[in-house]
Amino acid sequence: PADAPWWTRAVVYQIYPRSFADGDGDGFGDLTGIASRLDHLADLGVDVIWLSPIYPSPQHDNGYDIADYQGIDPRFGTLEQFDQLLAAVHERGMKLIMDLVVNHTSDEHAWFRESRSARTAAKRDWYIWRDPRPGCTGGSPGAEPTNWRSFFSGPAWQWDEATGQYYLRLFASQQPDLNWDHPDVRRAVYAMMRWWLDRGVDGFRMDVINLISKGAFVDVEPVASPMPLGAEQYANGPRVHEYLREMHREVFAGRDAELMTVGETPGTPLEQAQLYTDPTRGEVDMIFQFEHVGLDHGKGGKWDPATLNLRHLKANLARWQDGLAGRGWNSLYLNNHDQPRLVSRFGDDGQALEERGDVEHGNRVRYASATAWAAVLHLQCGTPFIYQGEEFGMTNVPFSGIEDFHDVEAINHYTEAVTARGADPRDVLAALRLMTRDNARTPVQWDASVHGGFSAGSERPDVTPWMPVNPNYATINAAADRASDRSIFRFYQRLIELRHTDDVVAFGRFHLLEPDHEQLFAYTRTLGERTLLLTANLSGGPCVLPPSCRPADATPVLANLAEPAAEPAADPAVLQPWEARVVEVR
Ligand code: ISL
Repeated sequence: PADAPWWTRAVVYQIYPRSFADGDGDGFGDLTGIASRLDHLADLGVDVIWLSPIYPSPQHDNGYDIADYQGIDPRFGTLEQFDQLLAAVHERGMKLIMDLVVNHTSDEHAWFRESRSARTAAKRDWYIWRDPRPGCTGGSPGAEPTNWRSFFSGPAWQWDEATGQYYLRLFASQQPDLNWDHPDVRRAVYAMMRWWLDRGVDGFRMDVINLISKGAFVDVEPVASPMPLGAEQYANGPRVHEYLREMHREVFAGRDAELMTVGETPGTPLEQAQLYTDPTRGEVDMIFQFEHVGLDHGKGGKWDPATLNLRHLKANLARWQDGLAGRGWNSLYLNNHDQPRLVSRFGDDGQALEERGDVEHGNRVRYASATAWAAVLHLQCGTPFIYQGEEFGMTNVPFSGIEDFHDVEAINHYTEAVTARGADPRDVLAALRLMTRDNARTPVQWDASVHGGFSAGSERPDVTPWMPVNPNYATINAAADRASDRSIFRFYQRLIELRHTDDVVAFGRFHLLEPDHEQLFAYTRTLGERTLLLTANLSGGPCVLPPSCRPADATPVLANLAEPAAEPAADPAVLQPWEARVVEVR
């Protein structure tokens, strides 16, 4: 522990800039907005801020389509404001990491404009161009070079009439994939990364970094997989480890002790994660795994939502805890800008109770379930990530019709399912409401004022946020939560403080208890002589603690509901709905 890297004790907070805080009052979040809310983050106690993309972008995928890697989109501000923000973050003792989106660029990036200008263009091979299938007319259905599908519905190939070839785009049609096999592409990316590090940023979150090395461009057989058809050819592809090690040598060598890197890696099994995060290999510090956030997807994938089986989740997280212990490092997350809200998805967000008029009860279960899940996540071994609004229990959004959705993924899916496959729009919308990424993307609810205090221009009637604020902002907002004697924010503060101050939380060996229990998530963390025990009732009914979870001699460390001692009537062997307790075992 003494010589462990700094990020092994760190907690990261993700900002989705367009929805975090609007400083100039145009309805769109920006850098001055972020700067105005830094004290909220410093109070929370987080160590690192991860900024989702702020680069110039036509915003077809909310900035994950980058047109210029070395600038700031004017909607967000200027480079000068960025430098000021970075300085302000550093002044408060926090670090800042950037989103690095280099599997693809925007189709408006100068590299792609040149690449698509002619077959003979100097940068033609910076992207992945292929002829139509032999004997087929380019642009007609089925003429795509392979049968691969996009993450955002439809084929992964985009026809380009002007030069008579297809380009590969695993995401939206405006997100052409870079050709990482071209050494000039890699050199350009590394130079850009060094430019940001020289500016003072503290590392990168690397978007779909495990997809950069493409294998053979061949048709594949349909397989049952959460990944789109074709993914086995490029997910954790043939040269990805070689490229990441090259990146490490070219960009991080000599200065990596101060930095942190996290790779976003959908479709990555534990065995691959061991390679990505083994510190002796020099690739990345940690990755985001996806298995656990796919456990409530049905046979039809994400748009076929199913109920989470807690036993499966426990088994999965325990497998990652064990699998990376002593040989790599875990990231810990249940929320980000691509996931529905934790408290609505796996907890009880209280909205049904509130609709029936029981606001107080709704708030109580929302508090309890949000904090119980937070405890379950934050007391594991790894680096926890908090997504904006999670720290005071923001919920999913009551979307109504398709016109309420903004995300390219949601809209493409709806169009394909309803128009092309003739699915019942009501069914498609029901699934979208539960699973859409838009749930995470409404403006942060800072207080009970107009538009939740998101925008500096909130009082002006002509200012509307780019996406309407969740209508529950008057009850659910940061100010109300922080003023409450049941504060989710304060519970997160204590979890973060525990990680900073207790080596058992940071480094203790994880051991899952009661793997088959349907309500209870229980585990111990042990370091040397000391053991912490977490018991969390992840259900809306009472839960009798099994003997394995009732040590004879234990001191309370943290609890989300009142300590049993404070409520003499309560039976200490029973966890109340959504109750979580942490004790030190003597
Ligand atoms: O959320 C998903 C779709 O259900 C994921 O498949 C997601 O697209 C995948 O994890 C990659 O996400 C990242 O790259 C995308 C971008 O849209 C996401 O916001 C980003 O986190 C393309 O850049």
